[in-house]
Amino acid sequence: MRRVTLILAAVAMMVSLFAVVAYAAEIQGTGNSETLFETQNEGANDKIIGHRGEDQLFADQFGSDTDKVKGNRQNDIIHVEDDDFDDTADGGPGTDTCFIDRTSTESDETVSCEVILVP
Ligand SMILES: [Ca+2]
Ligand SMILES: [Ca+2]
Ligand SMILES: [Ca+2]
Ligand SMILES: [Ca+2]
Repeated sequence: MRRVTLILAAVAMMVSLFAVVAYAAEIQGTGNSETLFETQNEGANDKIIGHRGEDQLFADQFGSDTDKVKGNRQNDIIHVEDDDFDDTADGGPGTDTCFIDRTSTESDETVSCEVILVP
């Protein structure tokens, strides 16, 4: 009986380990203009890179995560306003618009954002 319990516990642990691995994603765009979205889970730390083109990058649908979103060349629109303050919006070259979370004491980080909007 005890042996069965131990095996079940081990299986449960492996399942949760796999879940953690599946939780972080690196999402790469192409040289074209495109729309990219973060992992569709709470707490998934994503890295989204738009590369060239006028990209719309959305890391604002799920919170409690640390997203790093990079627009790179040309004019991009970056969304990290997901109700946490742990994200980084990096527009890169071009005239980039970044939607972020910001209060008087806390803020998402911005790099090379020509226009910063706090919805
Ligand atoms: Ca692109
Ligand atoms: Ca997010
Ligand atoms: Ca850019
Ligand atoms: Ca945020």
